[in-house]
Amino acid sequence: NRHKSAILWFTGLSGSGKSTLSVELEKSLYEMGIKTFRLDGDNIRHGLNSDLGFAEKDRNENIRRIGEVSKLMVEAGLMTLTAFISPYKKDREFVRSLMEEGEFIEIYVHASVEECENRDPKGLYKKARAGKINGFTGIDSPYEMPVEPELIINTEVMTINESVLKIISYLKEHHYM
Ligand code: GGZ
Repeated sequence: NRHKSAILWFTGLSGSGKSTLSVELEKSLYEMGIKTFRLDGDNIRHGLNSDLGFAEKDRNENIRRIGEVSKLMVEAGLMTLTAFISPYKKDREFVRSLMEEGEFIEIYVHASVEECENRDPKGLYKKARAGKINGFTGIDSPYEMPVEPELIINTEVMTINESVLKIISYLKEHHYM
């Protein structure tokens, strides 16, 4: 199955739904015969970037490396899905600048801090509120919203299925597949 490869760059708060969405989108793309590769905290922060923490400089470097690796994946012909908070606009714009026009699809996965804190799937917001984690995004570390993302997915109002379909529609309309 032919496709034009690109990075599908999911950005948003912890608990906004980036990982879930990227996993579900990857399943759909697989069923359509599209070759994908997915990068997330599990395969990056424990390996390639295990030397990095969550200070601003470390997050900058985290995203820089992920961008460079993703660029290689796109060169290998893969639809590359990344799920990182990537809170700083200049880091995301750096990755965009590495890519050709149309090869960086920024997907803002939106849910309010309040909603993410209610979901708190890993109990991290609770820890941050208790002062057990310092510099937690949305609590005492910034999240800079994308200004002109290719797509916005509001996970407070859309189901996972609807969100996946919205992304696939975008890819079809823009002739990625
Ligand atoms: C934000 C943190 C922090 C701090 C640990 N701030 O919900 P999670 O657990 O699975 O996703 C979060 C993940 C964020 O890593 P990223 O590589 O995506 O961050 S960034 O793009 O900003 O470099 C969360 C966990 O790591 N986590 N400490 N202080 N999230």
